[in-house]
Amino acid sequence: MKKIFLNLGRQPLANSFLPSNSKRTLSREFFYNLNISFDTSSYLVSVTKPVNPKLQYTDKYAHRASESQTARNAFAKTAKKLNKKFSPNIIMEIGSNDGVFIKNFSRNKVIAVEPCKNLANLTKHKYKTFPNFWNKKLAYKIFLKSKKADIIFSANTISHIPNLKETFDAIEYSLSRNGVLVIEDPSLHSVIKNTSYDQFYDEHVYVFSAISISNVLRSSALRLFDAEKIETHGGSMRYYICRDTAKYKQTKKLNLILKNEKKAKLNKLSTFINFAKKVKNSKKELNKIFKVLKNKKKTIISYGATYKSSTIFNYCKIGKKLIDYVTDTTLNKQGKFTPGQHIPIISPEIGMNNKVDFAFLGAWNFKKEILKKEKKFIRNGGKFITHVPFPKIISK
Ligand code: JHZ
Repeated sequence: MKKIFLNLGRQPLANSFLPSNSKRTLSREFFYNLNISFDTSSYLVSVTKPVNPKLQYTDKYAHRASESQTARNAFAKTAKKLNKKFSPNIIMEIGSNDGVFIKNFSRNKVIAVEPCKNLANLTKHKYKTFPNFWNKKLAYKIFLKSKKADIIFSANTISHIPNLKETFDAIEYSLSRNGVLVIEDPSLHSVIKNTSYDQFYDEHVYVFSAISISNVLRSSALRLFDAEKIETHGGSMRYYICRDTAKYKQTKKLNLILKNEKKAKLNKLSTFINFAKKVKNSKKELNKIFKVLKNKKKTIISYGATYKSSTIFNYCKIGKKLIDYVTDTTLNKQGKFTPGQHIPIISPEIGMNNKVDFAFLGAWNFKKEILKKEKKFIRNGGKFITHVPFPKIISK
């Protein structure tokens, strides 16, 4: 049974960067209510009423996974590791974005699935790319007459698909006998530890734990046999999944992760009710920081037009009165306006100037990379603000 534990209010689609702030554009903006639920039987945490994926994954999809050095390095490292561990002949990626992962493999081994046509267009010249949503129909189309996949990789995508049963059944059909599904998604345990409620937005239909993934897989012919914590996106988990009949044994590492998740009570509703209280407090404290600085006439901007920060700004009602603009390196976000709060987005080259006193870390998950990059800003007295694990001004 689904129990709502968190209400993040009226939210726009986190990907709906607006091309203008004209009355006409603003009047057509789509909003929905973002409520988060805990399922008392599968322990799955999800958006209570998911948005229609056709509204989300359009030919105007903004996010480019290659945009940060940290992400490029992480995908290259993962590709190397999977090659060494499993020596795959056929690798399929579900949600291949701009090709940041598949580019680490030779073209004859790769199949890419990417429903956003603008992204699929970026890889289709070099790699066999299907510009479609992942489902059984597509799995039959790809694999009915060809060799099955030894590795199916999917980073930050399975958690985006409402119909998990169909997703996993289609994967089971597509895997070779000892083929492995490797998925990476934000970790529920990290979200709880960091009060990083900004991991909840329309696209993150699920925030998985190892406990909930293994429960969900019970209704398919797949099982979880290994997992490992990874640093990406402020704390994620990599899950290794195989057919029920495959040769892999459940690892000690996975057993320990499951044990720790139980210790953290990720299978108890009370944990999420307490988390919701912390979220409310985080909102209050973050608003306090912004208001105190603004009363002192400080210039505040935001760094990284992330989907995550859309949740924060719209839930905390932090808008143009508090933030002058947002900087982002992604060319197709520059010149646009943030979803819901309509804050202008500009390039960091123009935006990170000496008039800025404070920059909110919208891309807090790349804190290390950003602090290294923005040494001059810090040297000149500029400071960053974060809400993770609690709202504060970063002193160093
Ligand atoms: P980043 C997206 O979420 C959407 P977002 C999606 N749903 C998902 O799950 C995750 O990605 C994986 C910019 N930036 O990765 C680049 C700078 O400007 O945290 C990006 O626009 N300067 C698929 O948006 C944004 O910040 C920099 O120095 O929350 C980071 O977005 C760096 C490092 C990044 O994901």
